[in-house]
Amino acid sequence: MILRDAVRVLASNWDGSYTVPSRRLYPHQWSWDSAFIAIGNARWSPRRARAELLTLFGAQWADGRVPHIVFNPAVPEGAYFPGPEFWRTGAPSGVRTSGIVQPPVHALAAWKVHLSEPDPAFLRRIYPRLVAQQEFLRSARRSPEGLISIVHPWESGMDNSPAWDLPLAAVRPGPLGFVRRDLDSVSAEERPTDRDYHQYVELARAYRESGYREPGAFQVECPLFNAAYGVAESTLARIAKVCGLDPEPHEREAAALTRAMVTHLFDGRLFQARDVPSGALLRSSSAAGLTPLMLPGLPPEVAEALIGTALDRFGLKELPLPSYAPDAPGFDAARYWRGPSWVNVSWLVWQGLRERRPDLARTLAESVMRAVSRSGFREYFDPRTLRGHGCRDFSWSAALVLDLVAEHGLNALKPPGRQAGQEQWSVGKVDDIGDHVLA
Ligand code: 9WN
Repeated sequence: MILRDAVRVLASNWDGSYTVPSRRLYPHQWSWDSAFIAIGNARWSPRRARAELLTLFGAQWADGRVPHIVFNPAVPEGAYFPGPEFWRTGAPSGVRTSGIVQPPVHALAAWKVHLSEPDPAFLRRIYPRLVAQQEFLRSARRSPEGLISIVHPWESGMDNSPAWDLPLAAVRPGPLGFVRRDLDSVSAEERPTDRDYHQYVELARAYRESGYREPGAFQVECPLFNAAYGVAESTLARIAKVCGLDPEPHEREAAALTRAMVTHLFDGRLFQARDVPSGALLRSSSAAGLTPLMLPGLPPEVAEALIGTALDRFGLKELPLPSYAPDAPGFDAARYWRGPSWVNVSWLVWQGLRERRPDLARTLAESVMRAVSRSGFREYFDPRTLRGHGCRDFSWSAALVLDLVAEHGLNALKPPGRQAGQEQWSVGKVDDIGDHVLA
């Protein structure tokens, strides 16, 4: 039963007020994971979904940044590297966190949670937090062209995307002197290399030494991060209306961001990242470049071009969206962000297709369902064989499947030749399943 299994994964990764992405590999709270998890939990336990987001924002810094990891003090330091002793931070609440951020998909999550069970009091509580999150990005990270930059590959969420190879080449790896924990549970061919890790640690160390203020050798504008920022502004406009506030500043900001992205990051077929120090486009074939489809104000001809690229180069009609185009040099079907399909990136593109091309949105949802029904809620999947990679029982894979099914209905997503009522496709309503699993 695929939906029951999804709820079981989320219930067993729940830690009382938030959800770990994975019990072994990621035993703390992660920022953008919590947004995706809230979107899924909203379908069977809106109460947990609200708690998930409020817990994360409880660790927000005074400058508005929402840290990418909120550490659980009960988990031993050695369980995840880099842990709190490396980051050496403390949020006002006393909670220990990392000092970098992740794509701001949280306003969208808060809105979806509200749609599943309208709760204006929740929106009023979280709205100022979401605004502060955006203000941090505007004040600390905005270029004169109006785009938001990231200072670490971990901030992109797509950590070792080939898009980052060029800017990372300038980073001298730091000395050995730490133990990777990720390889305890996932094989080395599916994870970043040691060289990547040394560069990540060196960049994080340099940023930490500047008091988490000065970007080091890596400073790029990522299309996914900027698309998330823009979508956050259009969503904040909707939230502001419910709260009786003026939506106009948010609408203006979303429109300005969309214009800046089209002017500076669009290459005619795909959005690219840009290297801030040199101003040069970092040409790659990353699926991050398709995610601006989510921007409601994207000019139709730009959306058309992106859809054409998704069909021609990312196999949109056949594959769960690969994170990197399979025809591009550097594509690797099994290694982390260098080719495998991830449910969250597929979901973001699906979100961008829903109104523009509902037929393709459904096709993409079907491909994701094929992958999870073949391999379970793995962290990522070989886009062609659908073999699962990375950790098992990965929270956002389970959560976003619940959302896809709730939108399309299970029968619509059934693989051809399979009858409703057979094996994992025989399910009841998602909310009934929640009651059942928790009982
Ligand atoms: C570093 C938790 C996170 C995701 C990221 C994913 C991976 C961490 C790691 O796991 O990154 O933040 O240790 O590899 O790349 O997107 O948020 O699921």
